[in-house]
Amino acid sequence: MAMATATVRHSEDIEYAQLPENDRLQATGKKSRRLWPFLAAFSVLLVVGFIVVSREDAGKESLENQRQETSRQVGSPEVVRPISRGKSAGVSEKAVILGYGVSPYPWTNAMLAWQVTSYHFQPERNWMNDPNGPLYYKGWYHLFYQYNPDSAVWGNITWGHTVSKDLIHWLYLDLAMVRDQWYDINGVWTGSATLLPTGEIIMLYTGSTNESVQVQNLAIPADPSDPLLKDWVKYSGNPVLTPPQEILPKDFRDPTTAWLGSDGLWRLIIGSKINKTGISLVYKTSDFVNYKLVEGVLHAVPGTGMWECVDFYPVSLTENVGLDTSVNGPGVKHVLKASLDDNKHDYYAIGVYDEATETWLPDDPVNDVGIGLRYDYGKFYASKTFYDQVKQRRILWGWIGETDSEQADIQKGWASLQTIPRVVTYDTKSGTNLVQWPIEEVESLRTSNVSLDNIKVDPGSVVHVDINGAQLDVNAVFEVSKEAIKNTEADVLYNCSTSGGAAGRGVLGPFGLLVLAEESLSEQTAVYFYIAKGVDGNLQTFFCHDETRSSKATDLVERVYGSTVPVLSGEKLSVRILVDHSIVESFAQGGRTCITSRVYPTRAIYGPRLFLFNNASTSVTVTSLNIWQMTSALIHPFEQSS
Ligand code: DQQ
Repeated sequence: MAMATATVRHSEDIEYAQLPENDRLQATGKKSRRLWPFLAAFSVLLVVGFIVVSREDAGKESLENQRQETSRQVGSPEVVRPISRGKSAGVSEKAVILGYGVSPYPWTNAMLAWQVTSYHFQPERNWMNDPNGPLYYKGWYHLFYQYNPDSAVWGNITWGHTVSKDLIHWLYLDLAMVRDQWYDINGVWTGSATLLPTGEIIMLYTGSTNESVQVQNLAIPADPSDPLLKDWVKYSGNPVLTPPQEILPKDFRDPTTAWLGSDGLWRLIIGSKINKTGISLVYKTSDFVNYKLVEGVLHAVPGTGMWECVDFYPVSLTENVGLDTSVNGPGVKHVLKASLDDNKHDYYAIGVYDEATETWLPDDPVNDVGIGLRYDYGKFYASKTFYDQVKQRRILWGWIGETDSEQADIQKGWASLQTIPRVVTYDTKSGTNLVQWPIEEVESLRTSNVSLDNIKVDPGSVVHVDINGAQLDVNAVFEVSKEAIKNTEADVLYNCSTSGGAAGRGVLGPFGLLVLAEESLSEQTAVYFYIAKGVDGNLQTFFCHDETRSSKATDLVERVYGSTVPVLSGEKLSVRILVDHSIVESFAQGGRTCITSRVYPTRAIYGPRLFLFNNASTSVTVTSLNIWQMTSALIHPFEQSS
């Protein structure tokens, strides 16, 4: 274990959360402090009404917040962006394009080269989006992905293919499927794998036809004895499904993994919409060639728009294991997830699946799909799970897009990452949400370690932790004094995105960590908690990322992301952060709330530093801090390994 030191700097030395050159952000911080006493008093008057309306408005509000987030661009609040090409083609893609009034930042090769990640999956070059058809087969984990082999922007969509023994080190294979048939000539879009009890693999994917109609196609491995599944055969009778009458031709995509019902028939769902209502259509099949559309829908949520990349799977209520997609019965609930094309976020809900009626209902209608819980409150979309039969776990992959300009992507020659694969389980403690946690294999990359405990972080101070690097696994536990909590006034209007970010100041927050920070803190990405108190005395803890000082570049979308995180009685606040160059992936309270940020430092790249910070007016104690430097995963073409 390396000797660790932590150096405290107080606010007289440095105003940690406020970038001196950045007047706009300073103003935000000051404003929030001036408003503080007023808001506290005002909130007491408002609270009765607030409680009544807030539950009803929760969904609307969250959609509206996200719309606002999406339209905010640093340096140019009134940017008008060109319409994205993917949207006009009927799909989503990178929407961050330089608009009027935003000039390209003069990126240097050093800055761009630094952004390449070291242990997150990304192709060697060019564009990637959704994860497709993940599965484990004959000793190999397979990941397919939406891929443009020709360019760093969305288009010419084929299936890239990579294999791994441990979900960490990856070998690139040749393209698995290209657009070469009338029924997928405009793109081999997203799909899922189903592993039959016979060991056969069924791959169903969406094709965009020569007339840009979305249809579902079947493919199977050309040689099932090949563990690498290098070649795929498209079924001669494709497409196996075309849009039903009431569905528009560009609103019918992304088939799920199928599950086996008690009648011996397979079921799968496909995302769609009718007007503004997001829906999931259910199909039954015995052979994956002939299908019957089930009357009605599995589920529908008005106002949520097109559902992309739907996912549907069981979770165990009693055991900490994943379940095969076909498992059902006592002690099991089902998760329904939809990726909302309208706001580019992945929403899930936990509920009950009724096989007899082929419907699913959420446990909590207020937190229904598309208006309630999200897998990740940062940059994260089009995710997909699969059941890992070897380790009996359900693993989640998510597409992490870019938040720089498309021009910068072309300059650097690549775009997008996949998350660290995350194990998903039902949170048996809270009973209200899922938990996501990086697969245990990621820990094999840990090298030197810094371990500290009981570090007091005074109000308005930063503590430098003596471990540098762009590749870190950070684990921190925070404690706030009971006395401080008791003396805090009601604070019901807090919101990660609108309350001053890391530069705001409250009695019990924000406090947390600054990662990928430049020595003078001119660049920093803040990962933090904020504890707010209701008039009833109940605490609500927020977990947030503030990206707004993460880079000196001006052509980025930088946001303050976040949401609440359940903290149960007796629990301390804990966070795990995976830092890997241009990605910061955080898991609060064991993964109850997750946030992913893409960041593009320009100065911090020369020795990124890590700090603890506390902008609250009361001190906090970091009861334990464990940080590992991470070595790089081996990710390269398959041929190089033989
Ligand atoms: N991406 C695919 C579609 C899917 C969208 C096309 C989600 O199948 O709906 O690249 O990002």
